[in-house]
Parts: sequence; structure tokens; C-alpha cells
Amino acid sequence: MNIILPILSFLCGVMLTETASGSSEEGKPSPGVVQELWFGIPGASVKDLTHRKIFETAAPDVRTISHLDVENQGDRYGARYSALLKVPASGKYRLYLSSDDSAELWLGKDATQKDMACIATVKGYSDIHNWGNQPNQASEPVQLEADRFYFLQVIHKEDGGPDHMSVAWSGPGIPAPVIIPATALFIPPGILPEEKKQSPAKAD
Ligand SMILES: [Ca+2]
Repeated sequence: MNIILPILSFLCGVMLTETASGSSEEGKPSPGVVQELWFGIPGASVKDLTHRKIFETAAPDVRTISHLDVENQGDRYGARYSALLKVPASGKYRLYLSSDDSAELWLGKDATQKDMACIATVKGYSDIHNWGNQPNQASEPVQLEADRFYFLQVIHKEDGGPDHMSVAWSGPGIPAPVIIPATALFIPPGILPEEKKQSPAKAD
């Protein structure tokens, strides 16, 4: 793959990329994660976002970031993170979620959202980058193939106080959980607002 790495800059603890489009010039997905934010929503449960009508409307704040690893974004917000996951080697992987407040981690069977399953949760909150505060923070082992993309999504709800959300993995050659590197995360075609007006492109 011939991918031009985006210019990275730090802002409020979040690495922002300069990527403006979900697809590179070759039609391959660009590196990154799409972050959609809805501010002004109370509650510490994921349902406090997903059960509201506003969740069915376009997020007023959409950003492109490099990792599923964010903190200190404010209070009373809900967030949805979308990316295509591509593993470096085929094999069994576990994914891990930590967050404050609650979050859900969903994984698809391919590059689409149609067969996503919730594979890890945090209820209430966990410590930052602590993958073992609660029993459901780690997924069961899942077989992932190196030549495929898998749709990955996190729904995160913050009420007040500290806030963070991170996703790690372990698998072939990765014995202990580490934050999923930027090289494994790509922007799903058709997710960014400027692309939603066009017909969706194929992911692979
Ligand atoms: Ca909090």
C-alpha cells in the first residue's frame, strides 16, 4: 500500500490529522479514525446517547483523529468513533476497552456495519488504560485476517469529571494489550459528512 502519512498535531490530548477525505487518491481508505461528538447531553450511560433522537441526526462536531485513545474533551458529551481495522498478521486477537464514563466496543465481520457485534463494554468507568477493572473490558479471542478490513466502532458517553476512551489489542506477536497503532486504523468510506452526500465507495 502506498499511503502518505498525514501531518499530526496535538490538541487537547487528541492527535488530529490533516486528512480531509476518507479515501486516498488510489481509492484505498486513508489512515485515521472518525470521531463524532454531541455536546450538551447529560448522563453516564451509553443509552443516554443512543436512546436520544439527537443520535439519529448528524453529529454537529466531526473530527479525524489517529488513534482510539482520547481524554479531557469536556463534560456532558457523547461520542461515536468509527474506523476500519486491518491487522498486521492473521490470527486470534483480543480487543480491550477502557473509558470514563461508559462505553461499548463493536466489531464487524467485514468492512461494513451490517453484522457488528458488541464485544467489550465499560459500565460506569474504568481507570485510564486499565483493561481489567471490569470483566467485560476484554473481548473473547476473534480470528482476524491480514488481508481484510473490519468495521470497528465505539460509543462513549461522558457525564462529568474525568473523561477518557481507549482501545487496545493483543494477538500474534503482541502478548500484552497495547493501544492499537495508527497503522492499523483507516477511515471508513462514506462516514465523513462531505462524503455522505456522495454514493458510498467500496472499502477494499
Ligand atoms: Ca466522567
